[in-house]
Amino acid sequence: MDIKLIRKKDPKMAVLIETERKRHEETLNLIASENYPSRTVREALSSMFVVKYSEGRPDKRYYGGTRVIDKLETLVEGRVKKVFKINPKKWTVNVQPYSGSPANYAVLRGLLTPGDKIMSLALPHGGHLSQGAKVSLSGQDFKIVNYFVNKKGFLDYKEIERLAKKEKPKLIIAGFSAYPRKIDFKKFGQIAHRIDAYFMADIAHIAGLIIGGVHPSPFPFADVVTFTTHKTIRGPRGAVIICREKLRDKIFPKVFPGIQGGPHNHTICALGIALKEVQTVQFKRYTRQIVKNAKILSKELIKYNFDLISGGTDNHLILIDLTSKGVSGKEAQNLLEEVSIIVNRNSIPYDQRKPFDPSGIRIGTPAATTRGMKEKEMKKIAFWINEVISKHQSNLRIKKAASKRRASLDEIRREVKKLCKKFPLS
Ligand code: DSN
Repeated sequence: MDIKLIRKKDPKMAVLIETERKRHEETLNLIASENYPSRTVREALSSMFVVKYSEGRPDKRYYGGTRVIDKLETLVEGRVKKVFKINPKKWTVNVQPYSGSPANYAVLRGLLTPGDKIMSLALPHGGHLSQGAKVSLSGQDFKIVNYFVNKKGFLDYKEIERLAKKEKPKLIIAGFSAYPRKIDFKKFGQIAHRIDAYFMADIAHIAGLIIGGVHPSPFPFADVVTFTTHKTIRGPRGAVIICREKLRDKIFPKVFPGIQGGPHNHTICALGIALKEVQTVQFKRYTRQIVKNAKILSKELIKYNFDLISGGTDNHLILIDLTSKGVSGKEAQNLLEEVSIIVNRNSIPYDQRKPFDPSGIRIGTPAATTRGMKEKEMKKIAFWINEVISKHQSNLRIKKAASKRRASLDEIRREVKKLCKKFPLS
């Protein structure tokens, strides 16, 4: 990006851009759904592809001047099929969805009629808003039956099957926003197909892990797969739908003209570049490191007596129940932000608190791993999280002077900044 040009033409905006960059450089991003795309991907976002309107599908457009766009979109669709190793004759790809929620909504409106029944994981148990939460159109247009994780925090496939047989939904969704364990997509596919329901896998969080071979794939068990492109894949913000060829004419018209207009071609171009990057040995190594980092971080946190939902992790994220630490999710999020560690507060299964100030925080390793951090750094991070959260409460109890509490937070913030400096962003 030509920041000098922006500085010259719009200094106010340049200040915001540079301040946000500095914020990222100097803070530790542990938001499980965020990541840093390569510079190549970011450069592509400012290409001339930003100009073009190209409603329609490759070679079937409503505008002139789309010959290059046709090539672009076809190339990127092909790369999607290649990275997921799917049979190009059986599966079809749409790279136009603006983001994950519209992608999911297009699928639901494509496969179902309003009023039909969907079965999905409850939001506080790790599901996503777009999977039928009441406040989302997906939850208003359809009848929703939720399944839950058990008290230990794991999916209970027997119970899910029992519920599916009883409720007979037309579609079952698996693939979550806050579930730290592997998902058995084969089992979900069997459960859905035994009752003639569609099986939709939303792999937004784990798409990169699947490509890297560190999480099982939903193919060929799902009928439709959706994912966002900016999480573990390290692409631009966007989404993709992959469905069985026979479902194409139901789903794709719901993307355009159903809920969208012209595709964001600059995003599609950047996605194409990310999909080339994920084919490298380095990317495979990167995904292995994401999981290694999450595992070591979870082990360390357990040593500090943190309660982890499901007792650990198999993927890139950790969900912590803070009840025993005497702080709420919001307090923990704010305390950690004071030392430049960025996490998000999160509901936990069977949460007694409200979503705006729930009992948990969710932390993830993709962004820190992109910066090159490994086991040694994870141990340090766990140490800081413990210092900030556990000590804060005991400091309050012993009424340690505010100035002393502040001094210890300031010290940790300096250390976090020092670590971030050692692992610069591209
Ligand atoms: N908001 C994303 C997350 O944090 O998981 C999902 O859309």
